[in-house]
Amino acid sequence: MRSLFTVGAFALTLAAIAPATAAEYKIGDITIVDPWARATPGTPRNGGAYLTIKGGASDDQLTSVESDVAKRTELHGHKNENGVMKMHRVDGVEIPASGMAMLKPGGYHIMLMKLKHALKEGESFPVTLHFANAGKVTVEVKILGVGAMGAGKDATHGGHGKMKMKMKN
Ligand SMILES: [Cu+2]
Repeated sequence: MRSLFTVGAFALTLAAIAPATAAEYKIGDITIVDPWARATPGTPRNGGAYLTIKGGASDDQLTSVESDVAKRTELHGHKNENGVMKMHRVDGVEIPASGMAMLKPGGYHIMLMKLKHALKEGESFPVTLHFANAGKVTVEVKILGVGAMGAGKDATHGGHGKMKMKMKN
């Protein structure tokens, strides 16, 4: 009995360590892992969504994104201009063969411009990703906590441009 109990306790420990948000989507030989967004407090203007893309046998490119939660959904990147990180629209994100592209706070991200409603922690929404070669796939974006930072001083981007952010609360 004792050994059974030990095994059970170990399994519970593993379950507690595993990320609660693990999700995978496939299109062709491309894999999309753990799409997530940050909850937007108060009256939201913009939001950001993030995910990891694992490349397939050949190079591909994420060329556009669509969602119903925002008036416009764009691909953005960040650039350091004299020590200030600024975001800007990009035409695509390269997905290297057998490599990885990470869309994350402070880097490439899916920009949700003019949100139609607040993003509430615990809910989710679909985003469609278009790849140059692999085609398109719709993924479910999980809404996580607001994170350590409050609403933004950057009025044009509504608190979404903060550089440091933890994936989990
Ligand atoms: Cu942006």
